[in-house]
Amino acid sequence: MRVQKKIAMINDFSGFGRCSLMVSVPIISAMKVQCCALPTAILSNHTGYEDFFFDDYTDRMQEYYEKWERLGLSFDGIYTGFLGSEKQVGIVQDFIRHFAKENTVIIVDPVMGDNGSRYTTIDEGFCKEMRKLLPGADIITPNLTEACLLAGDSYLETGADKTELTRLADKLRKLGAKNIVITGIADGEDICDFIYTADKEAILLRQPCSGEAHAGTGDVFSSVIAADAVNGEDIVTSVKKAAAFVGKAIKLSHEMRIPTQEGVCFEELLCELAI
Ligand code: PXL
Repeated sequence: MRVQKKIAMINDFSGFGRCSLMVSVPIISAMKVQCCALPTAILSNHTGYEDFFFDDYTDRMQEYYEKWERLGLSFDGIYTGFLGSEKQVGIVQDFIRHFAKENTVIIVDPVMGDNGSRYTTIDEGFCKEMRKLLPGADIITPNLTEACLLAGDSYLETGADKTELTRLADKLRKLGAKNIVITGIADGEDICDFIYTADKEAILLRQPCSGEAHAGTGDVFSSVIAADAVNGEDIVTSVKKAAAFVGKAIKLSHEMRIPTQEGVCFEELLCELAI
């Protein structure tokens, strides 16, 4: 009998725009892992839009997960994404203290920005605070912008330069992260992902870019990584799978004329993850 694994997903609920919980719950579920949501904020649509409703959940998160504590819950994976405030970093640390078991995999997607800029709700202080989640993180999945923000570097304009990426990943290692996956690095006609494993193996994966950049693709990517991690898949195989899935979803979204702000139409391909 297969034992089903369970992930606590700390992320926002954005009703429209295919990101965060709206992406992670179906993907993680399709990969046969139970996904338990702890919301960090409730939004009408993601912050890439000019206007959005934003209900910060900072003051309610502890009360919410105290009930989980009473239920005696623990998790095989804890996956954190978009946080609604700087203060939530401390809340996430407290959550990990309460709910991680000895073998719990901690996956941190430090959602802070893209294309060289911070998202509108994220400031400098927030980025510094986010660094505190790196010690204890088994896997982190920043995009290039987020990796630079965490390292305190200016944005790397070099594209997929393995030496530069290794130097950057090494800084994140020194801040405490074990496996580092820098995602969605645009390089000419290609899109690359860089893996710096816990034993300092540096691997650059490359695939032809199959369409324009869409919102929420980092969330799709990290959800595949998180479900695979608790299922015991090795990180390189998992990154290849996540990259191929995102690439296919971007291509289909282009063919189906999905506006880039609306994310990728991963729903069309979800069954491919359910193997
Ligand atoms: O996809 C990352 C993300 C998650 N959650 C919210 C966002 C974004 C990116 O813009 O705004 C609310």
